[in-house]
Amino acid sequence: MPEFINAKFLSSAERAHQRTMPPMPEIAFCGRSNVGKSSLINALCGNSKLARVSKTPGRTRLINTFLLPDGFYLVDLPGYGYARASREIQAKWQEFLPDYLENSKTLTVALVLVDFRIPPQAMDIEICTYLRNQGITYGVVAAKCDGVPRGQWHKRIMDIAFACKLTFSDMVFPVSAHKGTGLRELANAMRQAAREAKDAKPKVDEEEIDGEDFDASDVGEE
Ligand SMILES: Nc1nc2c(ncn2[C@@H]2O[C@H](COP(=O)(O)OP(=O)(O)O)[C@@H](O)[C@H]2O)c(=O)[nH]1
Ligand SMILES: [Mg+2]
Repeated sequence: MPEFINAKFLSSAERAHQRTMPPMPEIAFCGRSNVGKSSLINALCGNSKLARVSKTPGRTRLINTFLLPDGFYLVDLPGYGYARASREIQAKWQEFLPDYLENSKTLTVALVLVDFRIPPQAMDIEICTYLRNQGITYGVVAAKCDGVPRGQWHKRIMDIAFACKLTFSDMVFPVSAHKGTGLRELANAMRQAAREAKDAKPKVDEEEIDGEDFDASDVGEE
């Protein structure tokens, strides 16, 4: 059974402000081109045709948004810095991210995919540092874990956690889109984050009632 069923493609946009959609929690996947973002979305949703898996790296330049009946969005962001990408492309991505963060008010968590088979790359570390400085909740997903022998997992997870500036409460999620490893744990964490984001949203009605009933002059008079 896939983790998320009946996911629907919603839109492709070049820039976040072009999207119009009802506000719901949004979980975005970012990471280098070819790291496995689209494959992971497809594996989580049990639909190999949902997000395009590219044979040619660095092709997706669009923000692809998918709607889950669970009540939140998954977003496949353009990949950054493929090994041979020019400085120009990397610079473009560095402009793209602040724009996306600014214009997607419902972003709940940014999931940074890193390739578990190699050490964290400079751009991975930069993105994590940037997200942390912006106060964006982010998680690190270690993709393609089928390519790493179990005996090496612990050390690699520790290296990633350190490089990506994760703190005690944060986790690294090793996953394999091909083998299905780790998808359950990641999906549960995503559901939890979406639920918390929904609960945290103030309900207008309650605020109004509170405002009527509460009289500051009552405080401390008895
Ligand atoms: N070994 C392995 N390869 C994967 C896995 N997920 C994706 N890939 C491969 O990595 C390549 C890029 O995948 P894609 O999902 O298009 O990456 P994206 O550019 O980040 O969206 C494809 O050739 C995939 O078959 C995985 O879990 N294990
Ligand atoms: Mg892709």
